[in-house]
Amino acid sequence: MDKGAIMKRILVFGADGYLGWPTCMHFASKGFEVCAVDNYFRRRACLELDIKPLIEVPSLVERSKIFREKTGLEIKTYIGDICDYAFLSKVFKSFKPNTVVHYAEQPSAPYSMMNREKAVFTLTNNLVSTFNIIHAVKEFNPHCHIIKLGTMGVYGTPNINIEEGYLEVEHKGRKHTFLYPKTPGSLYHLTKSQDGDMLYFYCRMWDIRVTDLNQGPVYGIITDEMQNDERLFSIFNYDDIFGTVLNRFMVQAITGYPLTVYGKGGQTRGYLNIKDTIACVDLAANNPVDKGKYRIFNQVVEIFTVNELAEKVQRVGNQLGLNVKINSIKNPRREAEEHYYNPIYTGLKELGLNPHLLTDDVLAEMLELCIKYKKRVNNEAILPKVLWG
Ligand code: NAD
Ligand code: USQ
Repeated sequence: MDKGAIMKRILVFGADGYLGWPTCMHFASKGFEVCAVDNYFRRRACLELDIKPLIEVPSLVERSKIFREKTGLEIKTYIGDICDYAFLSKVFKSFKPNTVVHYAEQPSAPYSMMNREKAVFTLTNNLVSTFNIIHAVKEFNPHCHIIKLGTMGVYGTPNINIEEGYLEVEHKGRKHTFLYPKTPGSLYHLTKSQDGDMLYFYCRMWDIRVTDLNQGPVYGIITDEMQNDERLFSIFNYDDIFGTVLNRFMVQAITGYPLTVYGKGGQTRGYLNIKDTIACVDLAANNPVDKGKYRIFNQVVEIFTVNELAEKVQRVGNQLGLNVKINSIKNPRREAEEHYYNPIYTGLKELGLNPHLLTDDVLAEMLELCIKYKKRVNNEAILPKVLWG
C-alpha cells in the first residue's frame, strides 16, 4: 500500500462543526490537500431552536477564505448534504480523497429525544450519511480510509470493563470475538451504534478500511491553528441541546448560574480536550488500517464524574474571583447516576498520543476566554428542557 498517497488528500465531512473546522485547519497546516464539506445543518438547527453559540463565527466558506489570507493554505469547500448521493458523488469524483473523516452527523442526544420529527431526522441523517460514504468509497476509491467519529456512549455503562471495540466471549467451551455489546442511552447514541455495525458489515463484505473513534465528551475552544483569531474559532455551544457538559459548566460559572448537575452527578465518562480530538484523528489518518479491517479506538484521555467536573470548575472559578455554585437538578435523562466505569483506552496512546490533561491552568485559561464573551450568554438556554421519559 502506498502510504504517502493514502495520507495526503483528506475529505472532511461536517467541516463547519465544532470538531470539523479545526480538523480542516490542522490537516491543511500539515501539508494535506483538504476538502471541507458541510450542509450547515448545525447552524440551521441553532437558528430554529433560537440557540446562539457563545462566539459568533463566520460561515465555512468565509473561514476558509480568512484562513487562506492568513496562511496561504487552501481549504476547498463544498456546501451540500451528503445524504444526497448525487452531491456526494460529485465531491468524490472531483476531489478523489485518500482519507475521509466523517463528522457529519446529528451529534446531540437531547435533540434526538426531543420529538418524533427530530428523532427520525437523526436516524435518517446519521445512517444515510454513513451509508452513502461507504458506497462512494466502494464506487470511486475502494482504497480510501474512512475515519468515523463514534462515541463512547455506544457502550453505555456496563458493570464490566469496556474493551476497545471487541470482546472475546467463551461459551460452552468455545471462544469467539464479537463487537463489544452496545447499550446506548439515547436515540442519537443508538444511531452511532448502528452506523458502527454498518461499517463493520461492509468491511467484511467489501473489504473497505475503517477506523471508528469512540470518543467521549469533548471540551475546549482553542486549537493551535486558530492563532487566537476569533474569526477562526469553532462553533461553541453552552445550551442544553448542543453544549457538552464541561463547556456548559464553564459558561454557567462565568455568569453566576449554578452548575447544572443532573441527578446524583455520579455519571462517569471519558473526557478529552478538543486539541486531543485533532491529534487522534491525525494519528488515525497517518496510520491507516488494512483493507477489510474495522479498527476501533476508545478516544478518551481522563475519566471524571459530573460531580468531579463541577467541583473542579467551582474551585478554579472561585480562584478567578467568580462565585461558582453547584446545583443538583432533576435528571432529564434516563441514565445510571452511580455506576462502575472502566474503559480501556490504550490504542491511541500506543500510536503516539501525548494527551492534554484537564489541569487547573487549562481550566482557568478556558474560563478567562469565556469571560470575554459573557455578554452573549442567554441564561434561558441553560436549563434542560428535553425529557427522556
Ligand atoms: P457538530 O454538529 O458541530 O458538527 C457536525 C457537522 O456536520 C455540522 O456542522 C453539521 O452541519 C454537519 N452535518 C450534519 N449532517 C450533515 C449532512 N447530512 N451533510 C453534510 N453535513 C452535515 O458536531 P461535533 O461536536 O463537531 O461532532 C462531530 C462528530 O463527532 C459527530 O459525529 C459526533 O457524533 C461525534 N462526537 C462528538 C463529541 C463531542 O463531544 N463534540 C464526542 C463524541 C463524538
Ligand atoms: N450532564 C449534566 N449536566 C449538564 C449536562 C450534562 O450532569 O448540564 C451529564 C449528562 O447527564 C451525562 C454527562 O453529563 O451523564 C455527559 O453529558 P454530555 O451532554 O456532555 O454528553 P452526551 O449527551 O453523552 O453527548 C456528548 C456529545 C456527543 C458525544 C458524547 C460522547 O454531544 O456527540 O457522542 O458526548 S459520550 O458521552 O461518551 O457518549
